Amino acid sequence: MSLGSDILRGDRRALARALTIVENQLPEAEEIVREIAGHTGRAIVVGITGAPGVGKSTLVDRLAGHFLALGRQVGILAVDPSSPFSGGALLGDRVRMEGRGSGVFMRSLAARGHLGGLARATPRAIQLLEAAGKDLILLETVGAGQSEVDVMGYADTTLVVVVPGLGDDVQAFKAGILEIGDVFVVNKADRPGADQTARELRQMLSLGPHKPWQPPVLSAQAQSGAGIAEIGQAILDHKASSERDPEVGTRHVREAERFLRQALADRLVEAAVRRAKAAGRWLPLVEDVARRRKDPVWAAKELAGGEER
Ligand SMILES: Nc1nc2c(ncn2[C@@H]2O[C@H](COP(=O)(O)OP(=O)(O)OP(=O)(O)O)[C@@H](O)[C@H]2O)c(=O)[nH]1
Ligand SMILES: [Mg+2]
Repeated sequence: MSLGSDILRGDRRALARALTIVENQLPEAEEIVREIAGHTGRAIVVGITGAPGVGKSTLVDRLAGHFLALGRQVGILAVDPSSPFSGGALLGDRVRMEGRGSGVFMRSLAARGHLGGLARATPRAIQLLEAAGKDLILLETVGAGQSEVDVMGYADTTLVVVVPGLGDDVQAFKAGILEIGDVFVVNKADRPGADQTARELRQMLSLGPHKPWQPPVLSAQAQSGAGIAEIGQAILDHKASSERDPEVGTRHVREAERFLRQALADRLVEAAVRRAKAAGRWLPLVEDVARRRKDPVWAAKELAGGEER
């Protein structure tokens, strides 16, 4: 029995093993992905992002419970761009989720020191969960710079979570966060200032271009569960809207483009290195970069320029 067919049968241990293979970018990953290829692309993928401690994991936990009650098979990926270790940093979250039984599968993905490693592992991990029958996947990531924007490119719907008070600081909403949100959640609404934060957010959103989907701003108390049903409904509404209106865009098109770009980049890089080696140019250039005689970007330009000629 192959790992791929075990995953398709719903074997949780096979799924866990395959996720480790994909996370570590081992060569077997491609084989597994080929095996499950016909069984992917069917889940709703929901990205949950926001600053550390705003309540993302608590919200994910609640949403998982909500969708489970609606008969969904839920998968959870906690993506941590800052950590080289999977599991460890988010172990508390994992333990919290494991209590829910076989309807939910939770897994942390870490950066593993590879630049762009998560960008490759995340869509693979989503495919594995889909092959295992998950039809709703929650993707949690800390909003810590560019990385969350990248990861959110794999979501059908992106939830941006903020807490009361953040609205005081308009700067906090810069860095592309207003653009990537499909649904905004003001969590910890039990704290003072939640209404004001929601108002300010709505106002800022209204200044943006008019789009076929106007992102709602919803208040929630993830800890008590208040507001969760409304968020669940907004996720389904956004999904329906993106299916009706091509302008809203689907992750499948974005994903296809990413995959194609990545595959193309890998091939072009390989070919360029092979040619430079054959021409005896590779090692001298590496040496120049190592001795700081050349900047790597310029060295690459030199090689790429040679390719174009
Ligand atoms: N008062 C209040 N506290 C909440 C609410 N939701 C979550 N919290 C608390 O906020 C703290 C952080 O919650 P997490 O869910 O771990 O937040 P997170 O965004 O996942 O944090 P990181 O993954 O570390 O970025 C915990 O102590 C939660 O119990 C809420 O609605 N109200
Ligand atoms: Mg968390």
